[in-house]
Order: sequence, then C-alpha cells, then structure tokens
Amino acid sequence: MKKLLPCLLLLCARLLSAQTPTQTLHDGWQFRKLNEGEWLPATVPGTVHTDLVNAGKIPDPFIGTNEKQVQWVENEDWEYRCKFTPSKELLAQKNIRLVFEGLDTYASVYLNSELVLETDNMFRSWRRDVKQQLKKGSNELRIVFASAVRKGKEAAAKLPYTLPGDEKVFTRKAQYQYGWDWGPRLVTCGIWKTVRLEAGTGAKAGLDYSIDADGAVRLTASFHFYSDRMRQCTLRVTDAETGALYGIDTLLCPKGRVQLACKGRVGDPRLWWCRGLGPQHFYRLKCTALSGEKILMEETLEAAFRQIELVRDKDAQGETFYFRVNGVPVFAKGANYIPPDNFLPRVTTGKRKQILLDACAANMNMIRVWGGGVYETDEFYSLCDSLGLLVWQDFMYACAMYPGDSAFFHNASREAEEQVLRLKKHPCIALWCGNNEIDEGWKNWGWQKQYKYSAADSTKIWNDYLDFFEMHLRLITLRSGVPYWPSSPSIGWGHAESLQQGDSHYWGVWWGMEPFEAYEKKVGRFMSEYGFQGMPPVSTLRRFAAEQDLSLRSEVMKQHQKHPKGFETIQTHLERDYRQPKNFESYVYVSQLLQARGITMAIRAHRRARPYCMGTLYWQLNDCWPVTSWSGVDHYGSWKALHYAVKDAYKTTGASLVLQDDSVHLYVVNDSTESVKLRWSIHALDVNGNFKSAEAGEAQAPPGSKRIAVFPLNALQKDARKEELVLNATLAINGQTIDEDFLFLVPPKALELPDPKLGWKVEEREGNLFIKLKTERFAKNVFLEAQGHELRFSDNFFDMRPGEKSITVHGAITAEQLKAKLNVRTLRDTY
Ligand code: BMA
Repeated sequence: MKKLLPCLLLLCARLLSAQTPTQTLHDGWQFRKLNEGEWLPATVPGTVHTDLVNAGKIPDPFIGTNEKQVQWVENEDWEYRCKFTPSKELLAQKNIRLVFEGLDTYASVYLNSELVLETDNMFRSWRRDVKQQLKKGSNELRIVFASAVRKGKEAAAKLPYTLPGDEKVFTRKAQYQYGWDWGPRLVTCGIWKTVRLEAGTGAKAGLDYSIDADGAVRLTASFHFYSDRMRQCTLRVTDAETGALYGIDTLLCPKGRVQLACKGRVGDPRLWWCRGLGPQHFYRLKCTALSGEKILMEETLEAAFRQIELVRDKDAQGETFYFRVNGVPVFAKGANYIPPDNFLPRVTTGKRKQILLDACAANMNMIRVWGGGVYETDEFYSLCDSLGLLVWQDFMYACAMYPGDSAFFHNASREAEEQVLRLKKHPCIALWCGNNEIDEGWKNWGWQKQYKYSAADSTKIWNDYLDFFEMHLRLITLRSGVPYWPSSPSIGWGHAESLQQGDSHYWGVWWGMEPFEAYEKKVGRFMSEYGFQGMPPVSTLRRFAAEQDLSLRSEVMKQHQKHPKGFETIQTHLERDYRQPKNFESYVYVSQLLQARGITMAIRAHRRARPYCMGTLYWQLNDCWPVTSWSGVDHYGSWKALHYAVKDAYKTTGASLVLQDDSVHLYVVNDSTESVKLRWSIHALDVNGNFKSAEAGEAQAPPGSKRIAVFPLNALQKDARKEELVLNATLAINGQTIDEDFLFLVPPKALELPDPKLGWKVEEREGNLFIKLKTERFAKNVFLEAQGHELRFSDNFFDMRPGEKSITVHGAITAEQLKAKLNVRTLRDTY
C-alpha cells in the first residue's frame, strides 16, 4: 500500500491539471501597418521585422547595408489579428484568462472589439480575465502596437531636461534594440512570447528556503489555491522520488482564494554546486494540500539548495569582492552574455543551449546576463542550473539615466518583482545587479555638462537613480537569498580605487588605447568587463557580404562594425604587435589572434592575482548578429581564436609563464578545491627547434595561484637572440601533460619565424576524425579551417613546438572531404 500511494497521488495530480485546460493562440495570425494595406500572414511568437521579411516587404536587415533601409519600420504603428474558436471545455470554465508571456511593448489588446489590456513593458507578462468577452464559435483577438520610438519621444518631450539615452530610456524594452556598439538599430515590436487562454483557479505552489548553521535546509512551501468552503486542510511536502516527508501541517483553510504555508526541513541535504566545485543536485518536492483524502492541489517542484554570498570584507588593499558557494570561495571565470539575436522569438532552444555549452567548453563557471538586453527564458536558466553555470544577472538598464516619475517607478517595480520571483528558483543566480555602467556614467562621462543640467535637475536625476537602484531594487531582491549589487562597475576605470574594491570594467586598452601590457597591471578585485574586438571568420563575413565587399573599407563591412573607431582601434593595436597582414583573409585571422592575445594576457594576469582578484568576465561571449565585435563566439556559433584561447586560459589547473624583472616566473593557477602535485618543466628553444636549456621539477599547487619556479632569463636564454627565443612550460599530473604555456621576449611581429615545415594527415578511427600535425620547427598560431564546413576543433590557433599534435574534428564532414578542404596556416603565412 505504501508503494501505491505516490502513484495514486500522481494520478490525481494529472486529473487536476486536466481540469485546467489551456489553449495556445499561435495560429492564423495576420498583420499590417495600422489601418493600412493588405493583411499579411504573421508568425507568433514573432516580431514585425521578421514578419515583414517573410512577407517579402523588407530585405533581411542582417545582410549588406539593409539595416539602413528598414529604419522606417520603427516609426509606424502595427496591428495583428487572429481568429480562434475556444474549445468547449475551456468555455465551460468559471475563470478564463488571456495570458501573454510577453508583448513588445506598447500594445492595446482587443478581444471581440473590446479593449481588454494595455501594456507598456516588454519584460512583464500579462493576465486578464476574459470570461465576459469570450463567446462560442469564432472570436477575434486584435493587438495594436504603437511605435515605441514615438512613445519614447513623446515622454521625453514632457521632461524639462534631456536624459542620456534619449527616447529609449522611457520604454521598458530591450535597450540594445535601439543600436549598440555591437548591434544594429532594429526597434521592433510584436507578440514576442507565447499567448494562450488559460482556465482554472490558478492553483500553484512556491518554495523558499534557507540553510541553517548546522547545514540543514529550512523550507517554506506556499500553497495558492481556491477552496469552495472553510475546511480543515493538511499541507505536506514530500520527496517525489523517495517519499521522504520533509514537512507537514494542519490548518484551518478559509473559503475562497487561499494562500497557506507549510514549514519543512531537509536534514543533511545534497547541495547544488557550481561547475568545478561539485555536482548539481536537484530535488523534486511534492507539495500537496489535502482535505481528508481529497487532494485540493498538488504540484511537484524542482528545487536545488545552495548558499550564495558576495563577500566584501575590508582588507589592507581595499575590499574583497568574490562569491562563496556553500561556503567555498569561487574564482569566477566567464564572459558577458548579450541577447543572441535582434529578433528573439526566433532563437531556438538549440541555439541557446549551444551558447551555454560553448561557455562550459571554454571552462567558464559564470556568465553575466548584461543589462542592455533581456531577462532570459526559463529554459536558459534551467540549462545554467543543470550545467552548474553561475549567472550574474543584471536588471535591464544600461549606460543611461532613467525617469523617476511614479508611473515609470511602478512599472519598473512590477517588472523587477516578477523577474525576481521567476528566477528565485534557479540556483544558478549568483547576483542581482541593478544596472550596467550607470553609476560610472553619471560620475565620469560628462553628462551634466553635455546636457547642461541645472543643479536642481542634477540632484533630481541622481536622487531618482538612488531611490530606484540603491534602495528599491535592493528591497525587491532582499528575500531572494541572492546578493544585490547596485551598479556594475562600482567605480569607473579612470579611478585607482576601481582596482581596490568592487567590480571593475577595465576599458583602458580598448577605449583608452593603452597597450595590452596594461592588462597585466590593471588588475582589480573582480574584473566584470574588459574586452577587445576581433573579426568573425571569413565564412561568417560571406554570409552578409558579397565578394567585392570583403574589404575593411567597404560600406557593408563598416555597417557591420558598430564601434565608431572600431577598425582604427584594431589597426593601432595590430601595428604594435603584428606585421601588416598581406590580404583581407589574413587580416581577419590576425585580428582574431590579436584579440585572443590581449584577452588571454588579461585572464592570466587576473588568475595569477588570485585571491586579490577573484573573478574575470570578459566582454563578450556572443553576438546578436554577424558583426566585428568583442565576442569570442560569433552570431552563427563559430569560435574565433579568442574562444579557443579562453578554453586554454580558463583550465582548472594551468601554467602561466611571465617575464618579470629579467626573470622567468612560472605560476600555477589552481581553481580546484584540492592541492595538486605536479611535475613542471620549462624548455628554452629557438624558433628552428634548437635546444637551449631546460629545467624541471615537482611542485605542490594548492587552490589559488602560486609561483613555483623562477629563473634568471639569461640562464634559460643562453646564446639565443630574443627574436628567436621560445620559452615553453608544461605541467603534468601522473605523467599526463595537463597544460602548457609559451613566453616570447618580443611581440609576434619581431619573431623571426621560419617556415615551420608543418605536415598533416587526416585519420579516422572508430568514427572520429583526427588531424595529425607534425612540425620540424616552431609553428606560430596554427590555424585549421575547411572552407564551406562549420567545424569545431579540439584546439585551433595554437602555438606548436617541434613535434606532433593530434586534433579532434567535430562537425559534418567526411575524412575525404576534410583531406580535400583542409587548409592549415600559420602566422608566417600572413605576411
Ligand atoms: C561595455 C558594455 C557595453 C559595450 C561594451 C563595449 O561597457 O557594458 O555597453 O558594448 O562596453 O564598448
């Protein structure tokens, strides 16, 4: 009987859910410019731009310079309509709601000509009771979207001063849509998330928890349901898998909609850990409300328990800034994530998953969902949960000042409450951050002068900021169990203190044009942004540019470079470190090497500085369209040299070889929780492969960063000139090499690289493809590519000592095709 009981309950739960039918309304939609022209077929969820492209009314804005031609779309109002017949079952219900998971943004919703809803926030979901308006047979839903640009301008005109960020700050809509320094301006609108009719009383369970000092989880399960009379009611929380009882309570339940709570305890819980620290355990908790034998409601919730802290302790240098998961300090390694498309409804689960898998493949343990984009989907956070990938979550405000009127405040508060409630259940959420670069912008970007604010205006704008970001959002996040941080960064990069406390965005190299070496000195407590652009691979460029446009000077290439001085900045840094590439293809490849070189220099410096520095999230992981940008993975999922280099630089245990004061220092960075015993070696050779010197030894590397060997440079260099010297360090555990690092005394342009005499062959074993490389001399930045095939290699763009290396190939290609198409290049081939 004991065993039967859970099955019985499950059956009842099914029955219950069958009593709350839903009907999605995604079919048969049409759209047109408001009151004008023919109705055209529309896709829901979707956007007006993608509908216009599909209808052949505008060209694809991602191709060529088409972005310019589609700008008119943002100034128009658009209407959508669909006819639907509610199911009999649905119509028979007492309560029927029309539910929009998301409308972008100013929508007036009419059901059978009656206005039932008006919206003004893309980040909120909407529910309206429509029992009264629904009828038997055919119904019509019509939605009018007002131009967000016009609405924003109207709101701006009502203020006595101009807010930085122009019209976009008045609209709660993804800010990057208005154009960013990596993204096109495509201010779209539409039914961007699911829409449905839903019946029933909306019964649901929720969960709050905390972890006691003794390690036990203290639960509070909340039950929301409808009771048709006053009754005695038993609330119960059990483990859906083992049947273990975690909490039970008997209460008097009033008539009507009720909200009751039951306390519980999970002793000796299996905790959720971020990747690298431990497994990701999930509980399935069954929350049941009973009246005698009758189940009033039942829901099984997935729950994971972890404690997350942001540790800010004063110390001799300033103040720490790091995350502790279940009491264990985490060195955060990752990147900033932006929306993967300008048209979000078309982003597939597969695409989202791939980006997150790419982050994990590059050994990241944290990503930052940046504030100029969107709060991501449930599936995105669930994936992060199961991958153990921590999420630094911004609220969606970036690089601008926002209005402080009560309507805006109210709207923004509802948005924050909804998002915090939605994401509370995800153990991946490590931080709620108020905004991106607003505190920094206000204090450092000269807005007061630029917009000629009076003292009173200035005070008002800043006080509005403080009210919302320092006070209000903090309060909203308070009960989520996740720390809050008002603005990223806390101090602008021009100030020395930005490296002593808080998180820092270090933009001195890109925006300040400092050489890459600055990254080694400008190390803060937590580097939440720094970055350098690299071009996407030629295969990506060809997807939006014709042959004649494959030039840095073409209008098309400029259209897909959104930073005002982007190509100039790349060129300036390139000249410092590399010889001028001989043609466009070589330029693309070298621009990627340049990007990888800069960013990994920063990463290695940040990791060496552990525990002073406890995190590094470079700008940026991905792209929203095909563009030259700071990303390591481009819009189509191709890895630039950066992503391969990051994979190496973010290894759990890695070598870092640096030259300091005429000595060569070998550091081991170890992010595991255990001390590792390893064998290290340093080899000095010249570019032709001639041996100069070697050192080796054993070392114990505890968690953190440790210098394990130091040698005077001249002892290693012997008679080699600096233009020909290659220093190589390896780390091995139990005879297995786990990492290697290279050090050169001159920038790549000054290296006297010989023809490496690089040979390769393709091998196939047990269905896997390998490239076996063999080089007689030192080979710099070996670049593997097969034209026309999107391939992923186990390594690419790597330096290679004389010897052999085996590379695994992933992707749709046969051994024969790979043999025919494989192109192997090195830096020497670019000049
Ligand atoms: C950071 C980001 C973005 C921007 C990037 C590159 O400040 O927060 O606003 O795209 O720099 O300039």
